[in-house]
Amino acid sequence: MPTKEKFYLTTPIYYTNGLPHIGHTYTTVVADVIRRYKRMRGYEVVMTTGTDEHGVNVERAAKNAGIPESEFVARMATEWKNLWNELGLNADEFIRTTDLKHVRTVQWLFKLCKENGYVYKGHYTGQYCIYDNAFVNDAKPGDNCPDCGRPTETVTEENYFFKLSAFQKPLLDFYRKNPTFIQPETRKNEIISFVEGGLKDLSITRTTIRWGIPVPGEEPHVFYVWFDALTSYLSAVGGPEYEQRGMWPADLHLVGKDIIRFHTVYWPAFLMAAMLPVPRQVWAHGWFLMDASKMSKSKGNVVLPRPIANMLGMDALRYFLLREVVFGQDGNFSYDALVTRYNADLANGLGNLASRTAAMIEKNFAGRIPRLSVGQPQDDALAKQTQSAIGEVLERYENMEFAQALEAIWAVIGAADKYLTSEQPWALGDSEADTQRKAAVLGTTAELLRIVTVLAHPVLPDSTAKVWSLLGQPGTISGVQLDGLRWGQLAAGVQLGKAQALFPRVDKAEAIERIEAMANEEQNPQAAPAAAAATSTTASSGAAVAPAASDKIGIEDFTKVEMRVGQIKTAERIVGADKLLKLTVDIGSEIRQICAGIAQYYEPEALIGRKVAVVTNLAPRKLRGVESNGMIIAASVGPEGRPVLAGFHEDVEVGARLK
Ligand code: ME8
Repeated sequence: MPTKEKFYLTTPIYYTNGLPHIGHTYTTVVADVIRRYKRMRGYEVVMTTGTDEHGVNVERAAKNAGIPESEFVARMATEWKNLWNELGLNADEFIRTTDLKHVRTVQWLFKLCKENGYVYKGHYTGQYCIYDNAFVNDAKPGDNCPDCGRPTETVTEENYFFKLSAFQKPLLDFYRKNPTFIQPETRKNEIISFVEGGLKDLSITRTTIRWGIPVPGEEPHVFYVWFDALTSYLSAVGGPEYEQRGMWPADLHLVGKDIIRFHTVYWPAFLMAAMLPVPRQVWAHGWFLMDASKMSKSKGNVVLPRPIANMLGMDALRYFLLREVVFGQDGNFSYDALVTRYNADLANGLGNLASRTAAMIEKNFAGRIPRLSVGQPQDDALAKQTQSAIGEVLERYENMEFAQALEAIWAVIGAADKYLTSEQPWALGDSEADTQRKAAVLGTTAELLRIVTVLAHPVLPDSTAKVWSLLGQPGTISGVQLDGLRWGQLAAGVQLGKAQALFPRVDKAEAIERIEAMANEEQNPQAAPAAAAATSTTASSGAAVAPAASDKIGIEDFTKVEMRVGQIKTAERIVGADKLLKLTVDIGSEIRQICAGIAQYYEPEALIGRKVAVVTNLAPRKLRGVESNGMIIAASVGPEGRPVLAGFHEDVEVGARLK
């Protein structure tokens, strides 16, 4: 059993018939923010996510891909896991519904429900939506699914039924006794009236589906996907042995409003039937919309997280998702709003406050944080404002009011900007009185910065850790306990750490163009061969294999490729593209911009003046949103394909043709 108070929270387990978009990222980011926040309040926290891998959709997708279902879902689960890791959103447990421990848990839960008399065998005929994996109540043949709008199919089968009807009163009693179980309030009323309207028994096994968890001794019955999927929350923390882990019941299931009914009606009913503890809270947030309609894989209007994280950093995306929309409501996603907020709140706001404070301390106090001394009423007022913001922000976080929490933090940042503008420490001289005044102003600003940094840490984990080490404060920022946070704890006399770029300002149009280009490359890998970006400048990677006779080309094919001697004039790294360098190359007749996938192996400065072999008649294309007009030739060495630039042992004229 954990010694600290425990907090167990979950994201939905996501379907494996597509890859994560901003909607999924939103839920997972919120879960990660709560996890960090709760840890800073002293809880032992477990956060889980995972993949929902059974059902007809997967069966079909695997068939289309021409591979067995198990292989298909294994690949997809790896992609999801990798992306979450890349975005810094790795959960403490990643549960797959094909995991053996999960299969056992589902079968165990079913057995308990059955032993307690809540499961019986019957026949069911109804309209079924294969996309949502649900029978559509009251639908007639020919009707479309009310959720996704696609045609339903008539399905009759022998099923096991769950006596959901027996739980109308227990559920209503439970909602009454646990008034914060369903959040937000508006959703609660919706669910209560749904349950008051009467509950029909629910078929929880299928014989028409092959790809599912088998009902022991009852083949070909497999479990209905929602009976299977919901149980993953329990499998993730011990399944039948949940008591040993000490995490069950879940303290919080975070979900989108699309799946609230499954979580607040079916799930507690299954658990009550099995006489297991029921979760403490289900929080249903709103949707991120694109052009006023819900983003979804099937509509093809999805926004991908990776290009945004590459261009602006993951902290920027986290900040935007939480700041832009009041948690619980729907909101529109737009790149324009994203970049506007990035420049205004992060680059000009927190980033600018941190860098100017550090620069002034560097200049005036040899980089040592001045001792905090409150000199004048305006210093005191700022201290009081910051101190009272601590309480407000913690309360906002506690109530899941993330936008308001951030607003309160940024109000303090705004107050610091005003304070610096009116105090003008840069205009003070070197007299003793002036130096004292500078120390008071910069000490006050540094202390304010320390506090807002701690408060913003759950949302901006990477950049606040950088500010923390810039301020030379002891320990790690994630180890700071929020309950002990107060004005006046600034470690003074310590040396500032190294300044690191926090949020470099970006040109809006260019940033949007680059994000969109990267998204396009990710969604259409064949059309824009960005996947090959790292190696596109190199000779084909891997061991040299002699082409088969039929693969050989004639000289006329070779002469179609124009190669010339080029000389590198400038070289720079590209924000958001770790592997690429942007070069300008003199090819004799003109200077070309060329991107080369060599950034991990060559320092830009070392390349200036170097002569290289360039393919000059390739059609221009964009790599990570940056135009590349030509290709530099390099050998590809070793298993990881390290690029080694091709060059010349004798002096050659720039522009000379290679034949
Ligand atoms: O429903 N805006 O999986 P799923 C905000 N496997 N959030 C969104 C969103 C959007 N546009 N789109 C998706 C399933 N989400 C089941 C869950 S749980 C036992 C089984 C988020 O891949 C939101 O959290 O369709 C939503 O509930 C979830 O992704 C649906 O993911």
